[in-house]
Amino acid sequence: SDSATSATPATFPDSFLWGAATSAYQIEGAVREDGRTPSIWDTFSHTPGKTAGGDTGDIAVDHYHRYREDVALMAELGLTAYRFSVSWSRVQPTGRGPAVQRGLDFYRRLVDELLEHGIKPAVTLYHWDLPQELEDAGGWPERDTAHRFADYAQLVGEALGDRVEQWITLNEPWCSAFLGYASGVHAPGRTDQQASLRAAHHLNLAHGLGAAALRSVMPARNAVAISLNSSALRPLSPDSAADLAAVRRIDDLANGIFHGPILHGAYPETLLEATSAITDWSFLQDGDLDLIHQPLDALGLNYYTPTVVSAADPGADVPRADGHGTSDHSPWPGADDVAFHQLPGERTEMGWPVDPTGLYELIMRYTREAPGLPLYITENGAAYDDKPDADGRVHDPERIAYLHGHLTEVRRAIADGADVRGYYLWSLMDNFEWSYGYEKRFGAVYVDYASLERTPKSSALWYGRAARSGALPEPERI
Ligand code: PNW
Repeated sequence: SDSATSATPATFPDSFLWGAATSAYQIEGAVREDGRTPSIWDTFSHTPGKTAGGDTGDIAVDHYHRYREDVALMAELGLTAYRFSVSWSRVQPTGRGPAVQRGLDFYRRLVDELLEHGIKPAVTLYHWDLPQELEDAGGWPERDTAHRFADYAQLVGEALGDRVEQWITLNEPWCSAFLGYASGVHAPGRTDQQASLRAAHHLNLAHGLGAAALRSVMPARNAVAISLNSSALRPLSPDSAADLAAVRRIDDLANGIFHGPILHGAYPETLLEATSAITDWSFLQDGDLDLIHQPLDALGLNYYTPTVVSAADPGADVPRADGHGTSDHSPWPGADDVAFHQLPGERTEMGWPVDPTGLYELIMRYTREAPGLPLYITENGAAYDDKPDADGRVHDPERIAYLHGHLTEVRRAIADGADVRGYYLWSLMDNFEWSYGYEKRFGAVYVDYASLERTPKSSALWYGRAARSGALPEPERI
């Protein structure tokens, strides 16, 4: 192999977590059980035309009833950590008021099962499934939603804080704000750029208030983090000043809008200026930045593919949002003068180019941005067109190559001084891939959607060997 890999030690630190990740709406099903009421994703997926094939999470992979089997499978594979999300609608069906015990009990049973198998749980409080009643009251563009989230965070913290050490407030607030309220390809499917910027600010506020609420009810040793889908940005032409300016514009809208207030206590000035024609930011109140800028114990990074941009004439017919689903509305408020491009070369089934060096760049960027803050890769993985062979096995050498390439870059970043404490493969098993429905398979474990039977793909066996040995097996050996 090349010099970069041979210079890097093969083994990962002993304490490195080898995990897999999922989210509630994508796997649980049982949407009407034990007091749960609809979230915005129930409403959206049941709206004709919003998901591929009209797919919904009504049954998903029935994890709500099969969690014991799923935890046993993780243990068999050799995983040491599992990141899942809590369905707000199970805990507070209207988004307010006291907790529904039956809802919390499901997560208590799941966590106990994980701990009995020696698997470390990481809880995400919000992975996009806002209770529908809160959306009816205005959703994330309304300030009150942030306060509702803090109450919810406190209830879950009280219930699980004694047995879960790792907490993530929000998953990918960029997707919630800009795919949910600007391009509309995610729930609740609104297309209002001003509302999307309000949503981003109230998601930041929710993170800060939620982090403080968690700390008020949990042991001090517990860790509070947030997972950002930070973009690794590249200019189409590195020598073009205009393309470099486009990179800075999108960097503010993708990254700085969240890590600015969360890590540094301020929005980038250039963001406030570039969006001033859309909003005067009067929803940003005195004291908000202090509330958002809470001490963090770790930062979660989710990475799939880099983002390549160039300057474009605002009137020109160019792609405004490659890889972000199909919409006439851009998820980038005020950036109509930026075009998005795909790197040539290999792509996954999502059409996303495979480029492991983007993960290295992102890790090193946040190592500089937040010195001393432990990092976790809270999602990384790929969709491929997996099918069982005649013998019933599922061979996915492309996914093994993808994981090997990306984990090699994680190891290289650690060797170069980054404090990466763990990696969560997206996803443990095939599941409801949002607006793509069940068409896209991200799992290391194959799910037969007729029988709901689970079969580890060869990538799951490869990853399990990595987890057990603390080093990456050669990709061709499985
Ligand atoms: C993430 N984009 O979604 C989510 O956290 C997962 O729930 C999801 O299944 C996974 O990645 C794969 O898609 C994203 O448009 C969806 O930039 C869209 C984007 C990024 C992440």
